[in-house]
Amino acid sequence: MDIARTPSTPEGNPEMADAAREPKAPATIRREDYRPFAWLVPEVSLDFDLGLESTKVVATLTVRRNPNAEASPTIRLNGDALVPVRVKVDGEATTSWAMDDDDLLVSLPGDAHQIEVTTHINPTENTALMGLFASNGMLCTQCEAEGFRRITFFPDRPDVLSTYRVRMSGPTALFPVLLSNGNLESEGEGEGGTHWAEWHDPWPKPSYLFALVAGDLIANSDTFTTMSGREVALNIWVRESDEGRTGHAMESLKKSMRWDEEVFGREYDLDLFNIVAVSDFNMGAMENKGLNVFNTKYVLADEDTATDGDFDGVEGVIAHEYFHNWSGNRVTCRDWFQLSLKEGFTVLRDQLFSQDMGSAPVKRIEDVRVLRGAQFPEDSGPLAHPIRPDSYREISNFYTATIYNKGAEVIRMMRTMAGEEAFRKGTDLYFDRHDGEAATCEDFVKAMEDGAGLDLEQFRWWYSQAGTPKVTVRLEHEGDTATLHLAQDVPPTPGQPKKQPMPIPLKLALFDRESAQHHGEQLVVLNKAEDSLSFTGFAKRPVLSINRGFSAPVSIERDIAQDDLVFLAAHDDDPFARYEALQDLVVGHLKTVVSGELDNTARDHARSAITSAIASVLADEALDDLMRGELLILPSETYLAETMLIADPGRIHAERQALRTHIGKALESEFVDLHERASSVPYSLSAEARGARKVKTQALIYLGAGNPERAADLAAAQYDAADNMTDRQGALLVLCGLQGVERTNKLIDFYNRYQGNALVVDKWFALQAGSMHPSALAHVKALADHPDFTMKNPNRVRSLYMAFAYNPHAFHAEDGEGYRLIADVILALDPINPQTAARFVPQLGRWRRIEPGRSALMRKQLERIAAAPGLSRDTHEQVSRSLD
Ligand code: B3K
Ligand code: ZN
Repeated sequence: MDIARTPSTPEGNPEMADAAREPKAPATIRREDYRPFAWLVPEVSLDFDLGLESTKVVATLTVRRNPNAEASPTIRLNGDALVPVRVKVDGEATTSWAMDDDDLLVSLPGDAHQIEVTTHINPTENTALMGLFASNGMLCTQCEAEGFRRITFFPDRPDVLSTYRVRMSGPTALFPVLLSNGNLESEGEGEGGTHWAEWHDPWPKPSYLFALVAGDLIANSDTFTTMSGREVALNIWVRESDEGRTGHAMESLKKSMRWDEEVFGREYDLDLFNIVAVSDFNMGAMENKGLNVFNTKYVLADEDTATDGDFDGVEGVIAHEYFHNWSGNRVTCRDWFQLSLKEGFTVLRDQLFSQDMGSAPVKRIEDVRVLRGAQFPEDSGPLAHPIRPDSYREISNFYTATIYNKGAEVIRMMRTMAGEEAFRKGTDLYFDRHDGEAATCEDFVKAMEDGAGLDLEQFRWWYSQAGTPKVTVRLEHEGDTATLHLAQDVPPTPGQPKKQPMPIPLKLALFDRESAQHHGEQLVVLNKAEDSLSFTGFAKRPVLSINRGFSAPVSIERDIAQDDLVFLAAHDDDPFARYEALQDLVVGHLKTVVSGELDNTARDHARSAITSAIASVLADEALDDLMRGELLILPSETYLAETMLIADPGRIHAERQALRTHIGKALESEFVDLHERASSVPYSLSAEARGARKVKTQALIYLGAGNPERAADLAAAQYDAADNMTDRQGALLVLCGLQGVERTNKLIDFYNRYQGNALVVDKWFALQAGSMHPSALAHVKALADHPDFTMKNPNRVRSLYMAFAYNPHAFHAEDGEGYRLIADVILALDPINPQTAARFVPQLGRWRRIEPGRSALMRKQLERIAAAPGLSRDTHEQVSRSLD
């Protein structure tokens, strides 16, 4: 018989004395406290009676004692704001259960039992978008990391693996499509206009990979034949009106499946692979087994509504989620401290895939730009953490650039040291050894040692030490010998005052100035605090090219003459190193000019050196336009700030703009010519046409600084002539930063043209919030009242406020108004969607590295947030760490 009751406390239930002793998760979770769970849950059966406002869930868990864990007389089933409507053990109602805060504790006398728990949830009220939520009339789940506990009571930890059988029923008219993980086993009609479906996933998985979708969707369907000849049905599910924009996603999926077979030997393991696009989603996408759920932003693309960058984003994220099927799902994480095991590795896999699909050097530069723009600042601020953290309070806060992007760089270094072939042996061994398991980062490193033949003893420091290592490089030349002096320093980070030296693989080459040749690239692994290496046979002082291909995620301080940088910017045969020389030239100049250390003559000299380097980039016929476009991008204000101990964002912005103006004026006719040449290339997705579009907008950006009126005319003409979103958005981006009537006209036109297309309206918000316009802050405030703005949709929130928070000149307004605005956003968003709210905190958290006036204003806003009552665990953790 079922029992229905209100929750009791352990104290209130004498039978639950044992349960009260069951340890519960402390406020701070520590890696060292990991213990295997006392119970195994080999099978789970879920029965959903679906409704937008009320969904009933009956969960049946088959449990038995875990012989490899300390025995417990109770089982702790995690919950989050759930009420257990009914609890049964072995088919009988029981009173031997109690609530311990949000968790349900059930007494289990024997070694094996069946537990059944009934809960009711309201998906419409779920604005946090974790667990089961409603989006645009459909139902959808997000369970990673701890969302499953918002659906039903469960040991919601990644080391509890179960096979899932899911039955769902609901009104056919509302939810004609019913999806879950694995294979569809049966379906049928129910009573009163309902229908049902039963899904079974044969692969044991943790609860974070569970997914359910119910809605009015249509599929773009295709098939893929795996390397062993099995046919897999592929579906990309979207709203009917979006079907025409799913072609690129489908192509990307098939390419990913083939690439993973060819490059990593990984074959897909179910007969069906479903992707669903939803418009309300906290992140990019989610790799649920056999049922990936995607933000529409990473599925929908066509030339009229998506830029070349968007096309790349779709391809990369489709690949990333698909690759998780092996690196994440077949081999999952033992606990959330191991998150980088799946995320770092999978990011590396998607980066290598994208390198193979397009221009490898350009992709590498883009990835390094992301690392420097997002991860370096994290690593040098109050939220710095190792790629395998030691503690957390809210795991959602640890889906960071460090875990993802630095995690990828760490594995990439192993690949660089081992070589591609040996690396593959290492990954093969890792997958063989740990298939079906919940593994650790240590397991990965061990497999690399055993499979790839590397000694990674000292390399393990990369997993436990936070902070971006600084490598100081000095080249001495005497007689025919060049001596390279290298020193490394890993800076102190919160909780880690002292660091050990780490192995740093540096690819280098020594160029002969006259011939512009070198005698081959070498790999040097710096594993001491200081080291020197000698190279003979150099009658003349060579030019050093180092950290080629960005072989290590470090910051290099090189004692190098401006002329040598100009030489490398023109001649280095490693595209990344060439880009880097140009960047260093600009960074070096802007650093000195911002610090006020440069007189006018020296400044003019540096500006003309940079201008002629840019001129040779424009003139170099050997360069393709994609690469030319990269070389033309000035280092970002965020990265420039990162290279300074204490940054003055106002001065950085002014000097960077002044340099851009100088270049724009000096090379005006070259940029106009470039724009004209590129404008004659017709639209296609070829590298040539994409490159043309890239340089076209770069040319307009320089002209916008050098000759705003001419730029406005050209941009308006580009906008009007555009037959694709890349050109149209590029033109509007430039116009947004300028004054004048064309700005207003084109903004109105863009909105009217795309009104109703959420992803394009997001662009419209983001272009204005991220613009160079001096009134960007005022524009953002006005846009918050626009009828299309809502705090309930994360894409829209990000398009307005994230674009603003990462727009340095607007965010760092001298009177602190930008900080106050973002603090207001955090406070307003926190009760609605804490995960998204907490994502805004790191920008304010940079206060220690900003000049004193602004720094105090930033801190004041953090204190205001900290003092607010009822903050979520997400925001509270980020704010308190930022103030510590
Ligand atoms: N694994 C998910 C991220 C989940 C984030 C939870 N806050 C997507 C991905 O990295 O592939
Ligand atoms: Zn991932």
